[in-house]
Amino acid sequence: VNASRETGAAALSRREKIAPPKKYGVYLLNDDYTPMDFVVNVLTEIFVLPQARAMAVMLLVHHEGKGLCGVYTLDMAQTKQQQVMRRAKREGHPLQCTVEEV
Ligand code: NFA
Repeated sequence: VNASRETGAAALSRREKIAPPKKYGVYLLNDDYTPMDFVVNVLTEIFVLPQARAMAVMLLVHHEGKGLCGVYTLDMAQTKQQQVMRRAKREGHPLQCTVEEV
């Protein structure tokens, strides 16, 4: 950003002048087969939620069909999604994970 000797507004990139980086929510979707304890482990280990918050989010997904796990920049959101989907597939669970602009 500051490679030149510009100062103030002239030193900022086009993105910084216009808006902060877009944020993306990572959501889990309910299904009838993925074990509750697997979902809680995903939430504590991949989304770094405390145990009680992980349990609350898991139950919200179970009852409402969908729940927000965290909000990130696009690359971090896509990485979390990939980590969830790879772990679920490896363990043979159908758990689905989506990324949506917030
Ligand atoms: N509905 C799943 C069950 O009853 C639990 C679950 C919760 C699955 C949240 C996916 C997401 N075993």
